[in-house]
Amino acid sequence: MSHISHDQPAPWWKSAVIYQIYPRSFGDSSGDGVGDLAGITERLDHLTWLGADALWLSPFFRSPMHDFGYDVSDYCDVDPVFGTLADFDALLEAAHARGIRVLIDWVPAHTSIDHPWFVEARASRTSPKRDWYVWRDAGPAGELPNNWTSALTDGAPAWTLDEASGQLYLHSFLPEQPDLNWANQEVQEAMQGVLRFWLDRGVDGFRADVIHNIGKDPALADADPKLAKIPHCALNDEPVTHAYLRDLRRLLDSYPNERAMVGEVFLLDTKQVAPYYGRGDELHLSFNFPPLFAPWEAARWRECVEDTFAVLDPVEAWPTWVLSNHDVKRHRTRYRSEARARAAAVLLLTLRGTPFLYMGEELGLEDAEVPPERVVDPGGRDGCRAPIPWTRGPSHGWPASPWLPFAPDAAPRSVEAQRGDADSVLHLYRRLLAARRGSPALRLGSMKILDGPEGLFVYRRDADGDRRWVVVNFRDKPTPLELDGSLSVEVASDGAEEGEPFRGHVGADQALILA
Ligand code: TEU
Repeated sequence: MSHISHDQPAPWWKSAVIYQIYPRSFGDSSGDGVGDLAGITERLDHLTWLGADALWLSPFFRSPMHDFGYDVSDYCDVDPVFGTLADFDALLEAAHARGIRVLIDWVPAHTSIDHPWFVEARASRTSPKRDWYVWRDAGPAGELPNNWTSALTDGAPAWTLDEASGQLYLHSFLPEQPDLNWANQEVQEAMQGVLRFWLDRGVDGFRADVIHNIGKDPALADADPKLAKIPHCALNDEPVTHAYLRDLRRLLDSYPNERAMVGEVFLLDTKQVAPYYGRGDELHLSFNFPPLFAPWEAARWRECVEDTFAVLDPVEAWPTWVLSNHDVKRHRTRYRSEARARAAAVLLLTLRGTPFLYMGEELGLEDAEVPPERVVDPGGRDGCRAPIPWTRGPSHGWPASPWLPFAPDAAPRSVEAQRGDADSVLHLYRRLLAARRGSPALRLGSMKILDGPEGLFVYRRDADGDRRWVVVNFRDKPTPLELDGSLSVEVASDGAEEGEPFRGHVGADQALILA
């Protein structure tokens, strides 16, 4: 299914395991109950021990935090809750000293309502920055410019009236997140300046927030009324975005050391995602969310994987795989059992492509149960954003009572407890990362899906004579499986019989790497 070129070594972002950190909930050095950059630096041992190659930091920039940092009021400074630019430099240096690359979140499609650009833009209809955002007049009877709806707002329109100037501005998310007008050349230059600021500081790349939303239909035409209830951001798919992406790619390529951009292309069909790789001249990587939202069923996953290769292989684009992130229920919660979450980890870390881990999944964390009075996110995504339990307790390594409650079973699922237990989920992740590192087939090899009994997903990875078989049992019934050759169990999701011959039998909810 893939043809890898042996002429030059593959770029780092193809074989890396990338670990997402949500900075509010990783490590708290200041003791205010909210995580910070110095707190991340203090905890980097965890990533080294695990074997992660890179980390992605969700936003830590100045922000009024209406969307917990995805509403940026200064792209080139650290919000005081997270520390200072010096703290960032120290984190970057410490990560690089450990051989860990650092991607930062870049939020190019909208700013905060408090960003000086928007403050200036809204000051008057003739402001020089007026056109940096998208303004329209309402119709004579107050009609909105189109039928677009916003996200995180329970389906409210994507337009809000600015009373002072009497015009409406476009916002794909909260009213506090006005959309930038990328059709304006000055906006493009300003946002490229932001990239340069961080590239010059030494970051290895970016995770680009809702990158497919930077280009807009110049006519702002209505969405198909049948789809209009879907937040417009999930429908927005405009040709002009590709021109912007090619400019951004040229900028990244003008820097040494393979700076990379992984785009959050939040579209509903993998077919719509593929074009965002361009011809190797747009995004390096793109998220692809259909598998993230797929139920835990062998047939459904096989279909997602086949769809992904069917559309990405022809354009030589490299897939990404994600089971959890800061926007969705954790897969441990969605799949409703630890055994399935373990099997899913084997899948995530053996599919051809770049896997993204979301902090805490390596602990098998479930979502926290957040009582209504403690819900703070307008999108209700607090459960997956609970703080990482470092120690058994009582405050799990957090100096003060943290901003969100801990996930269930925080003591036995803490890093401390699981480090001391070779059978833990944490140790499984570590063995999986080590297996990847030790196997060219798993890192970069081709992938061939094999037919197997119902409920099993079976595939083979190959590179230069290195070969692995992966078997994932999506069902809670033990299932016999015949494979040619004498194979042994390299990693088992439940740890059973590792290092022993494969006996032609896959346990209930079990996944195996066979060599
Ligand atoms: O998410 C994009 C996005 O479309 C999702 O937020 C989705 O609409 C939402 O989770 C539905 O519940 C990105 C960020 O990952 C997210 O945290 C931000 O809130 C959003 O963009 C706006 O910047």
